[in-house]
Amino acid sequence: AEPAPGAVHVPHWLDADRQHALLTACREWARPPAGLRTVRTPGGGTMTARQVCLGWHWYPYAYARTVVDGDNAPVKPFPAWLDELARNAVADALGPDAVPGDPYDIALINFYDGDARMGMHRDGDERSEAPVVSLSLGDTCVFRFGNTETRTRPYTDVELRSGDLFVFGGPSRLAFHGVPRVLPGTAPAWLGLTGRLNITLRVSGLAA
Ligand code: MD5
Ligand code: FE
Repeated sequence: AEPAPGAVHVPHWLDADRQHALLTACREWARPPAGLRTVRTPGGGTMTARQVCLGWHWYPYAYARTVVDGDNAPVKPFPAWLDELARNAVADALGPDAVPGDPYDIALINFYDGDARMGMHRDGDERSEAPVVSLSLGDTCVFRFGNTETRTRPYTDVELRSGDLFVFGGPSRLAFHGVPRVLPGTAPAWLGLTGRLNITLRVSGLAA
């Protein structure tokens, strides 16, 4: 399904084995040093989803090679298999011509538990127009896909389930979007995850 130009939702893109493998890897990455942390915004707010980064560490609103808003440890490396996964995702969703020349080199992994949500925002800290790849695990969420002008209507609400792929390319790359809610208890029982996890794969466009 293509809810907007360049935005493609591919349900069930990851089979059960790949969901398990990705979840196991995310749990390893979440451990210290440079593990899961709470993101604080300059305005004094706190993000309810907790986050871990690979390759480059994101903090509001820039990238660094160390966890500047946490333990100051070097960010964990971005593995080559995630670049492969991202390239396959873009090719499947948008076609081979949409696969970027530069390698994917950032993963942002968001852990949603309890009442975690994500407010409407745009992702503009990368210096690349490469599509963003989003993979969901665990509980179903309501994902709100908006427009490029305002954080309000018009928007489209889409349910993202465990194993779903969403790719944001072209004009949708800079659209406002958010996660107004997670539907508790909807994760597949065989996965063994309470809550929701989302992994985004990005091209930084920053000097290595
Ligand atoms: C999530 N994560 O479910 C979402 C999924 C984030 C974030 O929003 O910034 O970590 S990724 C959604 C996304 C990424 C890039 C562009 C657009 C959506 N978009 O144009 O709608 O935790
Ligand atoms: Fe985002």
